[in-house]
Amino acid sequence: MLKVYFIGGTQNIHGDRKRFIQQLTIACQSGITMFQYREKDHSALSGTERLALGKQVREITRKAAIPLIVDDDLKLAQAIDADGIHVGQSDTPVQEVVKKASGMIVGLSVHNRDELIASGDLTGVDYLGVGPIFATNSKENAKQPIGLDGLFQMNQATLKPIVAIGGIHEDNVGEVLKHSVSGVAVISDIMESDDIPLTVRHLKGEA
Ligand code: TZP
Ligand code: MG
Repeated sequence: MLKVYFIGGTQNIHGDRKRFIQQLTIACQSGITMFQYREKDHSALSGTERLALGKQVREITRKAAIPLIVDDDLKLAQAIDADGIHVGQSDTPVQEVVKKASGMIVGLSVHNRDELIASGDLTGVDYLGVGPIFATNSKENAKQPIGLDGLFQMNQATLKPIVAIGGIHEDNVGEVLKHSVSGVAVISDIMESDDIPLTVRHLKGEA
């Protein structure tokens, strides 16, 4: 499920909902293995608009049998019957999420070893999002890239499945896939692609 993990919200496509839906629909038919609806940062939708788009996202992902994760909004995740919830370090504490989100996939973002340790008991956490590996423009206030060395260190520090994230594109994914990761998570590489099937093959290390 983590192999090619596409993430996005309307803020990643200049607020263009129609294009967002188009890119998501194509991605779902092109071999992505999971999608995270992440409506975040300055131009993010909220309230009924967010719920309406979330329902549309659920419909598209369900038709294609792609697991759907919601970023940091358990209410929305439950309202649209998502398969899981993802939280970061400054979101709801992950232990609370694990308790409330019974039966759901739970993901947690961690930047480095210190954050991993500070995250406490990770029972019930299904995977870790580790990064940013490289510099990224897709997230406001992104932390310093940890590089491939940082990814290596995180691999040593945990037995949880790792999905690498941040600045991963066709030209550097090969280096990332040499590490023992369960997959890669991307926003811009797929959102901005005009040949999503080819992009996905690259991200799987097949092209
Ligand atoms: N968390 C760490 S980096 C990042 C998130 C959500 C953004 C990844 O976007 P891109 O375009 O694949 O660098
Ligand atoms: Mg988050």
